[in-house]
This record gives sequence, structure tokens and C-alpha cells, in this order.
Amino acid sequence: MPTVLTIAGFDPSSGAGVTADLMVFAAHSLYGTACITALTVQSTVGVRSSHPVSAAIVGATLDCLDTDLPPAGIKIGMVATASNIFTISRYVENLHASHPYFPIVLDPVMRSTSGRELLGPRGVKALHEHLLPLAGWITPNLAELAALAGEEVVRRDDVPHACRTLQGQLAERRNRPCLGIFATGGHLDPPDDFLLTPTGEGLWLPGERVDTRATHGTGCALSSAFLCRLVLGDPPLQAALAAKKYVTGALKSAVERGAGNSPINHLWPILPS
Ligand code: PXL
Repeated sequence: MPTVLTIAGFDPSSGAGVTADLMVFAAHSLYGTACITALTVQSTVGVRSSHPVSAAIVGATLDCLDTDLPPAGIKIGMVATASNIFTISRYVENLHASHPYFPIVLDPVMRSTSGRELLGPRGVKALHEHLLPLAGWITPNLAELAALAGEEVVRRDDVPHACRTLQGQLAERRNRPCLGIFATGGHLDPPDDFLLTPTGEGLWLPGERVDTRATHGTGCALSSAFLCRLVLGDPPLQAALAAKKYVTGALKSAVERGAGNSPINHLWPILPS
């Protein structure tokens, strides 16, 4: 059973963040470890506040885990601050030195569903400059794609264009294969996702609208499930389709709980409701 690491924030309601990622890893029969970058105070109703963990603690956690429980892949979610980004990129750079094709999926979390900023403008710039060149894949939603590509992304046709712009921007700054982009179109109608592979092939993956208010954590779960499938050896297209199927199953089987945006059912493959 390979080990996979999530570097992300803590959401006490377990819809998103490290506790949700650990459930996704368990649902894929992978052993999960976690490095917390921030504590958020939130329930299903929304985020009340966010408290970054110091870069020193993030660095010490990564160092401590790496020698004892080395990961076979890493999911990076909410990073919270530019200084955490610098620390995480130093860790990832060292990993790449020994494994050039190490699987890393970055979910460029910028805001909560309820609209609270989780990464400020300085953080977005640091993410673009320091982490994007090191990630194998990123899984932005439309707003995150727009912020990173520097283009408006509103309509369906904007998505492939912005993905190609972003991949092009990164091409010059990377000494490994091009950045793969799995853009999540949950706000499109139909809610299709767009995959741009490192070799430049683009294709739409059809999505299914599920009528539920249990949608908290869909972005985190898609990104983590995609990493799991890559670690398990799926080629990218197969991994993306399997991750979408996993999230659709988690939406369909979720029990609505709490007064707001309920968590999806992360554990459905092993604990059907
Ligand atoms: O869904 C984005 C997200 C990611 N990570 C953490 C969060 C949120 C949204 O609230 O709290 C920890």
C-alpha cells in the first residue's frame, strides 16, 4: 500500500482540506499522511477565519515525514501564505532531484466556496512563480484558472484558451515535461471538465449535474482522487475519468448534514451509505 501525502489546510467540518483528503486516500486503498498549512474555523455554513501555520512548522513536518514515511505522490491544496509556498517548493525541488517524474497534483486553492479569500495576491504570485513550475498537474476551477492565466474565463470556449495560455507561460520556466491542466468546470452547463495533457492534447470530459446541497469538498476530492489514480499507475486520461466517477459517486451517495454546504461522501467506495 503506497503512501501519499497531502499538504493542505485543516477544515474542522471535514468537507475539504487534509481530513477530507485522507478519506479520499483511504477510499483508494492508499495510506495517507498530512502536513497542515493552516487551521480554518468553519462549519458547513462557511469559513469564519483562517490561521496559517508557520513555514518553520510546515518545513519541519515535511522533513520529519520524508525520512520515515516517504510519499509515492503528493497532493498540494490550500497553502495559505507565500512563505509556506517557498518552503514547500524547496521540499519538492529536492524530491525532483532524485525522482524527476514524481507525481504532484496541485489544487491552486484561492477562495472558499463561501467566498472567503484563502490565498492573497502575494500568495497567488508566489504560487505561479515557485510551485507551478514544479507541479506535474494542476486542478484549477474557472476562477483559479482565470487568475493564473491572466485571462477572463467565463464561457466554455474560454477554458481551452486559458489552459493553453497558462501551459505556454510555464513552458519556459520548467526543465521537465509541460504542465498538465485538469480544469474543473463545475460552474459550466453542462458541468464538463477540460483536460490539457503535458503533450498538448486537449479534451472535454463530460460531467453530470447531481441535484444535492452536499457539494462541500468536490474540488479537493477531485484533485486527490486524480493523484491517487496516477500513483496507482493510470495514464492521465484514465486517471481523470476515474477521479470524476469517484466524485460523482461521492455526490450521489452523500447524506445532507449541517445547515449549509454539506460534505460529499468521501468514503463511498468502502462505506456505502
Ligand atoms: O475548497 C477549498 C478549500 C480547501 N482547503 C480548505 C478549505 C477550503 C474551503 O473552505 O477550508 C482547508
